[in-house]
Amino acid sequence: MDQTALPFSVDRLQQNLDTTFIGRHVYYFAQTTSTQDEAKEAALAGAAEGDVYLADEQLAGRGRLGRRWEAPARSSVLLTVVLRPPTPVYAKLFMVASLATAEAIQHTTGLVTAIKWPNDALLNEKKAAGVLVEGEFEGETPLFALVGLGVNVNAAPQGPGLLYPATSLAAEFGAPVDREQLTRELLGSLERWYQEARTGGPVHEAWRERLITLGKPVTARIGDETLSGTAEDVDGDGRLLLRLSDGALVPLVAGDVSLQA
Ligand code: BT5
Repeated sequence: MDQTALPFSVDRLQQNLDTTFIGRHVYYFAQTTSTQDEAKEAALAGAAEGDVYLADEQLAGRGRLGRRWEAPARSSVLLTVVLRPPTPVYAKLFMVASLATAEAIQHTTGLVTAIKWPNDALLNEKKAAGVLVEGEFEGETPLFALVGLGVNVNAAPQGPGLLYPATSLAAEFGAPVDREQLTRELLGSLERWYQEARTGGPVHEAWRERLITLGKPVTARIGDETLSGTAEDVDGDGRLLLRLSDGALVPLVAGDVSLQA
């Protein structure tokens, strides 16, 4: 899709940001390995909370569990935000980030956006965005978190290699979508839900409300093991409670599991 009609300006993005600390500094890369790598290097060197690393193209974009994130150049929003959360908030970041992503997509396009547990944003039951939270720890204490967001704005990869069907905002909306506007919404939503998490706000409730996984039959892959059952609920830590056919209830931890289509 032609991107020239939708120029992306980091200066204009920052001028119009409705945040107090996320996006105070935005670092743009035309091409990099992964915005997670850029953000990590900067965070280790002392980058401030809220600093944003943004790329038009990633040569080694990554998902969870060592998987790849594929995105045609200039088609997507690919960014990482450095956060420095207190320990109890770190565990909520996957909820914060997926909720913020779903909300921002909905604000920008008006399309109803659901979350597939734990952190995929879906449009019409296809994956439009993914979230990756990585951290650096000293013992149990997070030194910093790298919240990575990848949104298929004007194109999405297709093919049998995908774990789950993919789509883009443009494909569902029926017209090109402005990446700059979406980025502004993403950073604004992320800051609001992060603040809610820090002040004990209803992050879990809002995240649970958007989950389309609940009540459905699912197949979960945990390493080499596959488990099938019904996704009964999520607990307070965001674990998925899977009811197996023998009646057992198994909690699945977000970081370790992928659900199949
Ligand atoms: C995710 O992983 O969904 C997290 C993706 C996070 C990407 C962002 S981009 C900015 C930042 N920098 C990075 O390097 N990463 C973050 P996961 O749940 O593991 O899903 C990965 C799987 O989704 C892959 O194995 C593919 O099957 C599929 N996939 C890859 N690219 C996709 C895309 N663009 N759209 C939909 N599905 C995709």
